[in-house]
Amino acid sequence: FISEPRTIAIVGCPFSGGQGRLGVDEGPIHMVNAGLVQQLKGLGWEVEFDGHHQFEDISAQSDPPIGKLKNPRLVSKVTEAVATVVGGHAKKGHLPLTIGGDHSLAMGTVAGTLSKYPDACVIWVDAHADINTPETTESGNIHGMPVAFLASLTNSSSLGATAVGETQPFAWLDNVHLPPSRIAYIGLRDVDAGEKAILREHNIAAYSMHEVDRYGIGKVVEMAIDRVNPGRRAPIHLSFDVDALDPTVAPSTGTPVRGGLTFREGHYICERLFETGLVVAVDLMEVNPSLEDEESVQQTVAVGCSLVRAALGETLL
Ligand code: HAR
Ligand code: MN
Ligand code: MN
Ligand code: MN
Repeated sequence: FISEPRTIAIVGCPFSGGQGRLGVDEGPIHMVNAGLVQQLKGLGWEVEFDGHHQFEDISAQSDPPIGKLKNPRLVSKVTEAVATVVGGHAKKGHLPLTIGGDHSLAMGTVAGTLSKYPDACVIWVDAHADINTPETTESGNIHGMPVAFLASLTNSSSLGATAVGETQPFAWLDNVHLPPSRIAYIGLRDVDAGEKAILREHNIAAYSMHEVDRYGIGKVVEMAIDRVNPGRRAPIHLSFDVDALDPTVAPSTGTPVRGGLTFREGHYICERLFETGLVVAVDLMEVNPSLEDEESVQQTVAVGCSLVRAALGETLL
């Protein structure tokens, strides 16, 4: 049994360097402007929010690709800073709520969680597995790779050579280790061939939309928890990519994939995880307010806030 944090620390991460579409850095600003702080206070939490995280800027010229990886130095620096901030909140007994920004940020959030709770498990809700390695990635976008780095399926030395004297990007992550047995996915439906091989090889718990259709979301969530958290005692980090939802529900996101979770299925996952009393950190990622029309943006931001409330204790009754 772990004592529930009573204070939420919102970590706003206006960052888009893990992928190629501008605008996802505006996600956290829109979520906070929509009233997220007040909404969470309304659920009885103390809420700490001292402005969005300021990231150091590394110009594109000084950050050429390493192998296929785009913006490696920038993403490494930013995620390392996020790990420190999230870990700091967790160590004070607060519940870090990280709002992205692209999903590469989860390298930082999960590393931060593990620094306080080494036995934590991760429930990763996403259309994508985000488990490409520098070898398997087709896009070079690092938001498609955070899980591979966290689970030590790759490390900084496999990136290839950098300039003499330069710190190897992602070296800071080399001694962070999330065992593959402590990752469960829900909502997958756009998984690259190389990623499918990795999921199989490491026997990672993965519940795609096929399993959601087959068993229903209620059963899928129980199966996912039982696979990664058999005694139901370990802390849970929920990393929710808004593109797990169907694009009709959350249209404003960079890589929408049809056939996703319904509004209720997404909320059910959050509600059920909160009920376990084991959630110690939450991420809400990939809201991009520059995509689609004004109404779609408002809808996506509202759904993002509503998922977060569900994960932090809002109930229907
Ligand atoms: N698998 C593809 C890639 O590696 C697409 C990844 C898209 N990722 C996100 N986050 N939107 O889940 O590029
Ligand atoms: Mn704090
Ligand atoms: Mn993702
Ligand atoms: Mn995704």
